[in-house]
Amino acid sequence: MTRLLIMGPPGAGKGTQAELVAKRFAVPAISTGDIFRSNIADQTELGREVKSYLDSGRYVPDELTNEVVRDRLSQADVADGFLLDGYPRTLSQVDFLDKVLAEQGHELDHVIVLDVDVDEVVKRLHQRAIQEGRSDDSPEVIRERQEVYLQQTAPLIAVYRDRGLVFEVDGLGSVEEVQQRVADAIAQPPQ
Ligand code: B4P
Repeated sequence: MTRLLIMGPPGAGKGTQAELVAKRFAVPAISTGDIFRSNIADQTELGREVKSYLDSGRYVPDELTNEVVRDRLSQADVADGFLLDGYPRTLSQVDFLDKVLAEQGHELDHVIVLDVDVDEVVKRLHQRAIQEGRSDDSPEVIRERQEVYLQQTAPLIAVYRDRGLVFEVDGLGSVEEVQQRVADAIAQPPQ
């Protein structure tokens, strides 16, 4: 069974690695960021509610995000495992995820933390801004997202470390090199 989280600062490469892990371990990758972006593109009610948060780099309120995740984790394809990318991002989301998994009789087995310094992530996000034009990749919003990450999400690593679930992976190097390190971490048993 594989129930994984992938964490790291904005632009660390979570989405990039999550897709590769999903293929390699045959589990669905669930990205809250992708779910929000596709709802914005489809102009759904959820999309209208979350757009201003994504555009400004702030977090979507926990109540909305948690319900999205609860709904996704109740679907049949995640019964044998999943990889959550970009969730949880706040302590209240950690508690909520614990509750949902406990209801299902499941536990997490690995939390992969991608370690990349601020200069590198800013460089990557500027590059992505040129290539993809995402609304949250402007210089001001990149700064805001890094700040929000440091204040609200970085402290979660200690919570999972205390549970013996954290595997820190050097996120520098080619996508393939990082992927091999992530796969090696997943192959190790939780401490
Ligand atoms: P996300 O979609 O999670 O955005 P991200 O942190 O920028 O993405 P990621 O780290 O996955 O970077 P990527 O692989 O693309 O969230 C966006 C927004 O949604 C948030 O700001 C928030 O508003 C909202 N949100 C999402 N989840 C939420 C939650 N739980 N609670 C509240 N709000 C939430 O990689 C970045 C770039 O680097 C890419 O261009 C890629 O090509 C490049 N790259 C990747 N690996 C590389 C490598 N090894 N070398 C060089 N470049 C690399």
